[in-house]
Amino acid sequence: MPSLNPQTEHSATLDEILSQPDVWRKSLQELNRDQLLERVLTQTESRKEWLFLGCGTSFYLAETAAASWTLLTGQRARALPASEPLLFPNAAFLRAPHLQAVVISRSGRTSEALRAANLLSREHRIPTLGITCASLSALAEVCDLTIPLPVADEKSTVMTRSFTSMLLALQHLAARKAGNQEFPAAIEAMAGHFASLIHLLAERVETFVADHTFSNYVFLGQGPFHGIAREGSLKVTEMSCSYGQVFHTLEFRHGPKAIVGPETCLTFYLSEGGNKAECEVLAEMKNLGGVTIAICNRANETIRRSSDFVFELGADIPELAMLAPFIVPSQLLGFFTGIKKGLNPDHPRNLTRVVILD
Ligand code: F1P
Repeated sequence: MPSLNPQTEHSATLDEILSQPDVWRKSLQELNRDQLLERVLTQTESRKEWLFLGCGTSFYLAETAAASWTLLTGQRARALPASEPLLFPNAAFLRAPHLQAVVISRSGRTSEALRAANLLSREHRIPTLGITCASLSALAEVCDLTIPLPVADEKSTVMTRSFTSMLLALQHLAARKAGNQEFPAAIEAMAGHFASLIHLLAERVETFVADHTFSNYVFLGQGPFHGIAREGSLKVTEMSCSYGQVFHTLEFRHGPKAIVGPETCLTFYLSEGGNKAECEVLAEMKNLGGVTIAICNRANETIRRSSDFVFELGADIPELAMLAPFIVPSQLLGFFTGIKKGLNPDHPRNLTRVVILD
């Protein structure tokens, strides 16, 4: 990708961000190739409530996957950081009947994820499904079944394509469980469409970052888009050491909007179901002087009038198939902001690729 900054030419993180449409297609091909999903669907057929667990990015993936699961299957689903059942098992309500756990970990080695999988499986006799980007992992040894997605693994510390690929895999599983034939085809179509957009998107985000300086970042999303907002904030913090906050979009009016000014960058992940109400907040924040990024499927007049940057996916796909591409502008915002600040997103400050506890 032609870049304003030669340093980005050899960045593993940027390569991995830009590889997403192709890796999405390869991941889904791997899922469909062997009978693993059929085995998962058969073994979990009787499960009525789903608990998704992870740490960091994998927790925000758990939140997004849980919302997708309920919307696609109609079953109750919730998400917790892997640490929560370890510290507050009673608050995690592990006695829920017919509970199925899904433990998410790119590395398959994160201590809290492994400890949570062990606790649920061995002490509470809760069936566990793992999903990881590691070919062989400690997670696979602990869980009853594991979905490996090695094609989506990364060299980088920061999770980007592993987040979106594991999300699409879990959405694919939910759609299969619901007998939804359209969703898998929609994901394939979305990946092909997004492949034609991602390089221009990266150039536009790089220019936007070059033209603006912010002191704080806000990420706003409702429903299944809230987990994407949480992940967007983490990407900007991890790659650029910037301060990000996350709210449900309409919640932002109830006090936090006090911070809005010309150095505030507000990213709106605009749903289709809540679009009118969310766009009203967008217009209000623009009027308060904030700098606004609108991520949407199709931009209306309010969005164009109230946004300093618009990413329009423009695809005829179900709303849930928009979640994976919607995170990419924020991955790029974090990356190029980090480069502008003289940081190296391939080696983010204070972070390790896996958190291993003693
Ligand atoms: C989880 C995680 C990442 C974070 C960093 C440290 O890893 O917290 O979300 O970006 O890489 O590890 P995993 O359990 O998904 O391997």
